[in-house]
Amino acid sequence: MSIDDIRKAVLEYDEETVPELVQAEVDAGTEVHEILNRGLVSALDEIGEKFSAGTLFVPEMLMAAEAVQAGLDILRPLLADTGIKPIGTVILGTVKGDLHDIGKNLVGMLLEGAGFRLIDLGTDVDAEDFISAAQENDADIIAMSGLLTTSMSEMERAVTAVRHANTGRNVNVRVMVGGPPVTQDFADRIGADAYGMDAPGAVERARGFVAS
Ligand code: B12
Repeated sequence: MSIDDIRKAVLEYDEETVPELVQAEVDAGTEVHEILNRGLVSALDEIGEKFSAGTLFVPEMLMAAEAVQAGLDILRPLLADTGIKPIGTVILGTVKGDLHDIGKNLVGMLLEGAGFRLIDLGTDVDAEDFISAAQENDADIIAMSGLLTTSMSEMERAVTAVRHANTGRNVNVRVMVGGPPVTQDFADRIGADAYGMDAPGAVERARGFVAS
């Protein structure tokens, strides 16, 4: 049994076996980030490549995502064990028009693990919903995820709306953005306060905001 078996089980869409294999690796003392990156995420990358090549389609992509989610359920308590006083509040969501949530969920788990109070609005989140959740919860940070090139204009719109709310409606929140099509340049161009390349990067940037 190895981490590669986890990757293979995801590629076989085996939602039953993936959590068992993940649990076995956890019990064997394998580092959680190894299981995550070399087992679960690398399988999704391969699925994405096959989708691009036209050798598999949306239903298979969905089955692979479900197998990964089942594995993540095992890792969640290890990534997000809290119990400490929150160091800040983050509103998290995937932007409007975009239904991808695995990366967002990982970002959320690590933020919780780092001691942030997390309010996860899910996927397909409208700009105004980000803003009102930030207002209602007196949040420090709004974190937006987007995976589709076509959601980038929506991300820009949402970031602009938050900046207007900061000045016009007395909301005092920073915006952090991420997802594969997002780059530091793009984040700068749309006026986001921060860009994070991955979930640990999101934690690093969020910590920077509450420390300053
Ligand atoms: C699984 C998947 C799906 C699943 C999603 C299930 C779910 N619950 O999420 C389903 C089947 C629903 C799906 C649907 C579609 N998908 Co899809 N999908 C994928 C796939 C294979 C994996 C995505 C994933 O979860 N990656 C793993 C996670 C861990 O990585 P991540 O999201 O990048 O997140 C990390 C970082 O980016 C970062 N991060 C993420 N968010 C944030 C936020 C912040 C604030 C920060 C700081 C960091 C950060 O941290 C994360 C962890 O380190 C990708 C291919 C790929 N390799 O990415 C295609 C992919 C994203 N999909 C694609 C497409 C085209 C679609 C569809 C349009 C297909 C269709 N014709 O219907 C639909 C769109 C539906 C919609 N409206 O959203 C394309 C996008 C192309 C593009 N550039 O626009 C991709 C790239 C596939 C491809 N190669 O063509 N998809």
